[in-house]
Amino acid sequence: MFVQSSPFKGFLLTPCQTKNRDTLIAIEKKYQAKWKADRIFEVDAPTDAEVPYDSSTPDELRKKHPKYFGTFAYPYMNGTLHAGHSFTASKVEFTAGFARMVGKRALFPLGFHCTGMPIKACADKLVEDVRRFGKNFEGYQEEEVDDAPVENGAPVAPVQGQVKDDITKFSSKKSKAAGKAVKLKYQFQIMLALGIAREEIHKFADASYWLEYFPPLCENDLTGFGARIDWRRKFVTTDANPYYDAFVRWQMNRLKELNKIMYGNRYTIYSPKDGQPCMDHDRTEGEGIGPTEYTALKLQVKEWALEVAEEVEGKIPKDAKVYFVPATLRPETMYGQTCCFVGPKIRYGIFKVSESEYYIATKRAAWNMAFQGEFYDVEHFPRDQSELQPVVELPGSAFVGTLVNAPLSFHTEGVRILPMDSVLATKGTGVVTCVPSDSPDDYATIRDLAKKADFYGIKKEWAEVEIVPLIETPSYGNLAAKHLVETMKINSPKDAAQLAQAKDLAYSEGFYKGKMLVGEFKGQPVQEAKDKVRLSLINSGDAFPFADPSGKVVSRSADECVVAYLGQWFLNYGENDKVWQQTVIDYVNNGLNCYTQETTNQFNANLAWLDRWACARTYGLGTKLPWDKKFLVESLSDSTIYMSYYTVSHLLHSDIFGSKPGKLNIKPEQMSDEVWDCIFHKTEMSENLINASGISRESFQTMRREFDYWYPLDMRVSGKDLVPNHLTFMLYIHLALFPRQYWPRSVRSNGHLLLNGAKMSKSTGNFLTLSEAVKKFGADATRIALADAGDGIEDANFEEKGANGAIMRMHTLKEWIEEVVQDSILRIGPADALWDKLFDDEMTTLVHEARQHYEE
Ligand code: ANZ
Repeated sequence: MFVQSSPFKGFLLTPCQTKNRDTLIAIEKKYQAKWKADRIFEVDAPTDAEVPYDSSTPDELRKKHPKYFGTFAYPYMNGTLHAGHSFTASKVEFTAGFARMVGKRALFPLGFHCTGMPIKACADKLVEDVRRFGKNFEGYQEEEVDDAPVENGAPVAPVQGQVKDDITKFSSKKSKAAGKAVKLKYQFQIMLALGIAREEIHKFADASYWLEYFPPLCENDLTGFGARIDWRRKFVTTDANPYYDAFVRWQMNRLKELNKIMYGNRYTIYSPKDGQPCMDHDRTEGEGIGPTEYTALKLQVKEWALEVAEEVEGKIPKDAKVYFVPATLRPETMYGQTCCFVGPKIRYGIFKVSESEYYIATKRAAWNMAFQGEFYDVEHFPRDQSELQPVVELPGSAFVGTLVNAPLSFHTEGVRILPMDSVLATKGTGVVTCVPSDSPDDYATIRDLAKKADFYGIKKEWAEVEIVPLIETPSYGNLAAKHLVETMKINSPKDAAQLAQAKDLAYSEGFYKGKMLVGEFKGQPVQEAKDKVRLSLINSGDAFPFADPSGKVVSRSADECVVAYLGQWFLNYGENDKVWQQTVIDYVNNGLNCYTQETTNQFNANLAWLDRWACARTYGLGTKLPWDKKFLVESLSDSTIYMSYYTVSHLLHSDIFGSKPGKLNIKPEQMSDEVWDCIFHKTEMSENLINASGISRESFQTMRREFDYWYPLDMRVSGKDLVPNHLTFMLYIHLALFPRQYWPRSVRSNGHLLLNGAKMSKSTGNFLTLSEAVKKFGADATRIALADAGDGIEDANFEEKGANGAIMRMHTLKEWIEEVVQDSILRIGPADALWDKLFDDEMTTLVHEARQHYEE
């Protein structure tokens, strides 16, 4: 019976099966040791002695000495490998094995990814845990878990970004509540749950210790799995390896020269507390949420409602201009404003912009503005909301009746502030300007206000203002909102679902088919007029751009994020560089082998919308941007073309940190941009370069031979979740930096791996690491179960039952073979009887079929 709460309880092996498994494992270990001693997976391009340099083109060379080069994404070093990693690795592993069997030189290298925030964030949390509880956390008391404040004053930084699973929810074998989900609060507890000894944990407070600790475990696990990896080529990323660091600097410099990296202001989701952008994987809530860009209109107060007039007395100078700042997505309708709404129960602040200007909005809106050029400059962004205080704070109801001047409106004598219950405090500025001709919500609300003026405490005529037609539409006439509300029989502003539907209809009809009937751009389609009206309002000082997150976003440091308008370095992906974008699209559809139509479609869909990508950040581990050293290259931007680095890494260094030079004895300082250009055939191998770099011609030739021979990459494997980012970036950057003959040949993306038919999850205990799998089933049975798990892009399934079955079958086969070869009555002589021929035939057919499957 399968018990979901613990992988160790399901499918227990009987003593006999354990014995069989152990027998098989002993055989595996023997051969793994032999492979290692014989260095059979260490594979090089043909040497000069085999084929003299420049005596043939790379194609001719590969024809004579066929090759295969496959990779999967280097794993992130904040833990050991799980069965999901193994599944992806197995795809490379099996194809590399097949390539070896058909006589190719098969290269399967692996490095260790350390770039980004998670490792540094966890290390920083441990610094705090040690400070708080002592070196071995001896000061920690169990009771404290519930009482301790969530904010423990740790350096503000997210945790565990790269891994989507929440590893703070971990079911530990060792915890008292084994099998139950336990919420682990402190980083040291998470480390304990990972199986790390208590006395060792404090060492992880130094981020560099993670880089020492996890790579050897990862190598061990894959070696135990029998992976055909050429470990000479391994490395860690970041400036912890100066050779890799030089490689990343080279690519960033070259991309910048090609105008693929640019600097500019853009709206970004941002955590004020962390003091930096908050990307998808740094969030605990709000993945996929981006900024909504509005136009904030400035409606100047002409005459205060009584209650406010008393409140502002003495707090705001008499000659200061105070504005309500409604956020709108439809600036082209501003001619038709008849009033302006506030939520009667929502609290609004009056915030000082300058000596002579004040804005009225929600605190949330003002807090967002603070990161968009209002109140603060970029060098002095606030960290905490207490730093931004309104001069006056009142509920919306207090402002009702205030007379304001609405820019562009036909009602030049001014319009009133009125109450609207459906205004959301969590959207825009919390102030909504009213255009009843085109907004069904507004039409329904003013009708209601006029009907029940006394109930709302307003004057009827404030709501009953003339509605002027603004936009002619083919389906709904020139008062789309009125038409929709009436034909859809919407009776009240509370009919939320119907109003939402009416809003969508009005918006798309107006936008796609509408024509302006009024204003400066009269006669023009709305699609064209919209931006022109916006620009004109901004230029005249009657409006300003404003953005907020389109939903709630919370960072891993528990901060509610805002939208900031930031100067950033970004990779110019997407339609901003149409030629580049189109080159990638063309290659995906005409060149790249994606194996399945789903993957091609996924690439196409993503390439259509992927936009500029912020490629540098300030916190974490990584390579410094060569021209702006306060920034580090972020983790998806330093991992795009490193497959080319594998071709020469073993020649450059002989350990993962590059602390010992490799067999060409080249020092990291020698790896200038010009040297990389030359290795990758971007420039000639000149006498000047040889002299300047101090690298011999022979060494250059050796490196070039390796690159020329192995490149392009034959197959990149990854989970399908990496198609929209990592794999798309890989294509973009390859296509920018290398000529056509070096572009990756294929991308194989696979589904997620289920375990015994259920989602793998640490919190339910349905989880298996690679080392556990190999211990439990042995390498071969694990490999068979992975091979059986599935091939397409749908989710695959690792069946422990299948792995156990494989143990049985392999053991029986082994016994049978041993028995048969001992058999003294076996016939000797030529194998030419009918049965011999049938056997031979059967084997040949199977080999052909297997070949066909691998090659298709
Ligand atoms: C004027 C206008 C004219 C608007 C028009 C719409 C139609 P979605 O698409 O839902 O984002 N709005 C802004 N902030 C709001 C808030 N806090 N609570 C409720 N409504 C709010 O719609 C954006 C529109 O929702 C904005 O554009 C604003 O009304 C309203 F013919 O401004 B509009």
